[in-house]
Amino acid sequence: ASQVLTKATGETTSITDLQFYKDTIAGLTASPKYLNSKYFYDAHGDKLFQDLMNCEEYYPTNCEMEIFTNQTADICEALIGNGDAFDLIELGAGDATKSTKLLKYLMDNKADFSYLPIDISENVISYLNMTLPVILPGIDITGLNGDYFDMLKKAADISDKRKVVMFLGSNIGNMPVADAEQFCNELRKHLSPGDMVLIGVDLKKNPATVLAAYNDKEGITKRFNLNLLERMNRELGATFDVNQFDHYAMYDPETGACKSYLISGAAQDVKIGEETISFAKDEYIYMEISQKYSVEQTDEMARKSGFKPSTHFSDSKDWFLDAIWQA
Ligand code: AVI
Repeated sequence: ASQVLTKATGETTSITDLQFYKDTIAGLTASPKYLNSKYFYDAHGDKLFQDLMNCEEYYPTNCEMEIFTNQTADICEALIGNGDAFDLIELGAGDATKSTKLLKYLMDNKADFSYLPIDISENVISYLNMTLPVILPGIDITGLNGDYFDMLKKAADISDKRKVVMFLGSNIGNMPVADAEQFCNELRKHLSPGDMVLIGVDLKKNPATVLAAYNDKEGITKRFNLNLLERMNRELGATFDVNQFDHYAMYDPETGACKSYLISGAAQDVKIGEETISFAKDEYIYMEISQKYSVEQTDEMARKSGFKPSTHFSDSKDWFLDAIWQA
C-alpha cells in the first residue's frame, strides 16, 4: 500500500515503501546517525554492486568463485547427500553467478532438486525467474521476493522436502556479530535435522587487503554508499546534495569489523518529508558493517546456534570460507 508524503517543496509524492521511510527517519534522527545497508539495493544499487564485484580490489567474489569453480563436485556431492529430492534455497541470491556453477553441476548430474532463490530485491527475483531457465534449460525455479524468514516459511509450505540453504558472498558479514548469531539461531529454528546450510564467510586477513576492498581507487564503493542518499531523493523526495558527503571506510583487525561511513562535508540541513535533518560539518552517518571472521569463530558461531559445522572449502589464498553446517 502506498502513502502520500509531503515533500520539502510542498508537493506531495506517494511512497510505496513506508518501511524505508520509517527506517530512514529513525536512523537519521538517532545519535549517532545510521542507515540500514539493506536499502543499498535498488536497481541503481544492484548495478553498482555488480560493478563492485568486478573491481580489482573487491576480492570476496573472486575468492568464492574460485572455490565454486575448483571444488564444484565436492561441494555439490555434499549437498546431494543420499540423493533424495531437496529444495536448494538461496538467501540473497543476487545475480546467482556463483550458485549457477553449482546449479549447472547439479543439473548435469541429474540431482533431484528445486531452486528457490530468495531476495529482498524485486528486480533480482524477476531477473532470475527470466534468465535462469534460459541458461539452465529444465531447471525447476521458484523465485521468492521478500524477507528471508517469511520466505523460508513460505518455502516450507510449498514442500516438505529436505532443505539446503545457501547464504553466500559473506552476506552474514553485513550484520554485527551479535545479530549474526541471532540470525543463525533463527535460521536453525526454520530448519529440521537432516537439513543443511552452505555459508560463505570472508576471513580475517591482511588489514590493508580488507580496507582496499572497501575503499577502491575508482570510487565505486563511494558511489554505492552515496546511492542510498540518491535513493532517498528519488523515492522519499529528500533533498540530499550528494556532493556534500564523502565516503570513509575503516577496518579493525582486532575485532574483524570493517565499517563504512558517509561524512558530511559541511553544516547542512536536509529535508525528508516533513522532517528536517541537520548535519554538523564532519558528522558521520554509519552505513554498513562487513564483519570478517576466523575459521574457528565461524565454527563457534555454528555451534552456538545449534548447527554442527562439518566441511570447510576455502580458496588458494585462504581469504574466504564456504562452510557446510548440519542442522
Ligand atoms: C553484500 N555484502 C557482502 C558486501 C560486503 O562485502 O559487505 C556489500 C559491500 N559493501 C561494500 N562493498 C561491498
